[in-house]
Amino acid sequence: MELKTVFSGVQPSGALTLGNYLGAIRNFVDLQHKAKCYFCVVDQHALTIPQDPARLRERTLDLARLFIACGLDPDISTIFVQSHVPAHSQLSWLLECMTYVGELRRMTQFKEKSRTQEVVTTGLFTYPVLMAADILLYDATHVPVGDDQKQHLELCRNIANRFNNRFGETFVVPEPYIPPRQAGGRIMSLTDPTKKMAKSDENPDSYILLTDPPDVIRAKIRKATTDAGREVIYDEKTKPGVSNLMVILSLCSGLRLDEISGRYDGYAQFKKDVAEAVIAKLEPIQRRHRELSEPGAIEHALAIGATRAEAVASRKLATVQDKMGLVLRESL
Ligand code: ATP
Ligand code: LTN
Repeated sequence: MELKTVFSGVQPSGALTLGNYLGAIRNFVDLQHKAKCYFCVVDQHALTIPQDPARLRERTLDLARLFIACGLDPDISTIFVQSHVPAHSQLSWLLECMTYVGELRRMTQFKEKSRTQEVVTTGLFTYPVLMAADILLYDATHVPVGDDQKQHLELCRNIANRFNNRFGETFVVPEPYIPPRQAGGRIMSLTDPTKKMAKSDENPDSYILLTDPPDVIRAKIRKATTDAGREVIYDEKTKPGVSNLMVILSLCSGLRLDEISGRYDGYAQFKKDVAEAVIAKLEPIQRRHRELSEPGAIEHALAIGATRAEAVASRKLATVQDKMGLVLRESL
C-alpha cells in the first residue's frame, strides 16, 4: 500500500529506552517527511497497570518533550495525548463489541504482563482494542513499531476487515512498519540477551535510558552480558549478547555490521566503542531535552496537536456510530 498516513503510540509508563528509540522513534523521525504523521502519547494504555497519578502526569509531558528532542517536529507531525481526544476510548468501546474474547486471550503480551501482576484488570485484557481504535481513527496506512507489536497489529487488521465486511468499506487496513532485527526491530536486554530490552524490567542494568548520563551508559555496557569466546561476529544463536551490541553500535555509528565484524580482538575495546557511539548518538537528544524543560512550551504544542487530531478522529467516529446504528446527536 502507498505510504500515506502514519500513526504510532508510545506509553508514558517510564523513561524511554534505547530499544524504544532504535526500534520505533528513529523511524518516526524519518517518516514525518514522507507521510502525514500522528504520534500519540498513549496515557490511557499506561493505566492498564497501576500508576502513581503525579508521576503519570509528569511522564506524559516528559515523553512528549522526548519525542521532540528525538527530532519530531510539532509543525510537521501531529503530536498529542491520547486522553485529549475522547474519540479513542469511544471507538474502542464500539470495536470491543466486535472483538472476540478468544482473540484477546491469545495475545502474548497479555499473557506475559498478566503473569507479573497481582490482579489483572479488564483494561489490560482489552488493551489491543484501544490500540486498534487509535490507529483506525486516522486511516493510517502504516504503523511504525518494534517487533513485539506484530501480533497487536494483526488483530487490528482483523478487526478492520471484519468491520468493513459487515458494514461496508470504512477503515483503511493498516500495514505494520517493523524494522528487521538487524535494523533495530528488537533490541535485546543487556543483562539477558534472550529477552527484549524493556523499560519495565526490574534490573536497570538491562536497559539504557535516553536520559542516562555518559558514565552510566559506560558502566551498563561494560557490564553487559557477552558470550563465550573473543570474536566479535554476528550470530544471533551462538552470540546473542555480542550480536545485540553489534546492532546497537551499527545503528548509533552508521557502520554496517560487516564493517564491525572481525574488527576486534576481544570484547574490551568493542564495548568501549559501543558505549562511545551510544553516548554520541544521545548527546544532542539529551541537550534538546534539557532545553525543552522550560514551563509551558510542551503544553502549547500538545494543545495544538489535540485540536488537529480531534478534527479527524471525531469525523471517523461519527461515521462508525452511524454505520452501527447509533442515532447521531447532531441529527436531532
Ligand atoms: P514496557 O517495557 O513497559 O512493556 P515498551 O517499551 O515495550 O514498554 P512502549 O513504550 O509502548 O512499550 O513501546 C514503544 C515502542 O517501542 C513500540 O513501538 C515498541 O514496539 C518499541 N519497542 C519497545 N521495546 C523495544 C525493543 N527492545 N526493541 C525494539 N523496539 C522496541
Ligand atoms: N501497544 C503499543 C503502544 C501503542 C501503539 C498504539 C503503537 C498504543 N497504541 C497505536 C502503535 C499504534 C506498545 O508499544 N506497547
